[in-house]
Amino acid sequence: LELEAALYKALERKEFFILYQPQFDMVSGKVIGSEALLRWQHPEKGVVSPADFIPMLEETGLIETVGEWLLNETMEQGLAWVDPDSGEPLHLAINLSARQFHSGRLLQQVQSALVNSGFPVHKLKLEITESLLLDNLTEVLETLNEFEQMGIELALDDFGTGYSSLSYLHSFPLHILKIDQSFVDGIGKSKRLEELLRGIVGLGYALGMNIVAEGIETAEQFDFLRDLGCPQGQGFGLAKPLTASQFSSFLTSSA
Ligand code: G
Ligand code: G
Ligand code: MN
Ligand code: NA
Repeated sequence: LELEAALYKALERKEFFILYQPQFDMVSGKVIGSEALLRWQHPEKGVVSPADFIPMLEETGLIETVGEWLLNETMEQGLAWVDPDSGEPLHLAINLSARQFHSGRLLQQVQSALVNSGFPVHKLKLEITESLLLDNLTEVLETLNEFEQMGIELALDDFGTGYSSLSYLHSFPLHILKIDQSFVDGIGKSKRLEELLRGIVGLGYALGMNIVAEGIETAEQFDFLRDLGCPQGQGFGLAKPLTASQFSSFLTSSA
């Protein structure tokens, strides 16, 4: 309850900040974009993990305000990170939670952030989890379809860990599969998890989806995934989540 009261003041006190985890092309090794990760710098407790406060943001409805702030903040920031080869901004992936879809304001918030920032719509990726697809299906599907029509790619996060139904891959406009870390962890340890990974990558290819592996920590994991044909990846072994200024330096030094 104490934490909840503090959460109400966190936005105006500017205690939220955003880290950007680089995402890589597994073949060229180049940075192709980032995933925005929300953090809360609590005045006494230090940095609080989103796993601990996002459920509270959802319950209180504060996620709508914080989510709107994050959309604007990340897109403004993302405009500065240009791929020297294409001259275009790197892509930006943003996590969305169910409550944002049920507010009725999400579509408008995303559109405003795009217009206000000038961030290119085809460089924006929105990440959802399987749990979003459990209720208010018609409403959710309508919004997802609108995003797709705008040219935004939709990623299914934590794939395979939730209430997975393969029919989701068929019924929803999903463009990217994010392979959960729990599968990547099994590389070199579990033949069965390795075979599941092979199956997931094959499934993604067969459906014409992009595939991003998460939680790559070791060279063995990287090599295994690259050899399977997984095109993109992220993880502490490649780069940790960085502050905006660290991300800028990282791009300069890796160019
Ligand atoms: O960054 P970290 O590993 O602590 O993230 C923990 C969880 O919080 C992950 O499931 C991640 O997807 C989620 N998360 C991080 N940032 C955001 C955000 O801005 N919005 C939502 N809805 N979830 C986020
Ligand atoms: O659920 P989602 O995929 O959005 O979660 C992303 C979270 O995973 C982030 O909080 C990030 O800090 C964390 N993460 C990213 N890469 C790694 C990794 O290589 N190892 C571990 N343990 N966590 C990671
Ligand atoms: Mn994510
Ligand atoms: Na994940």
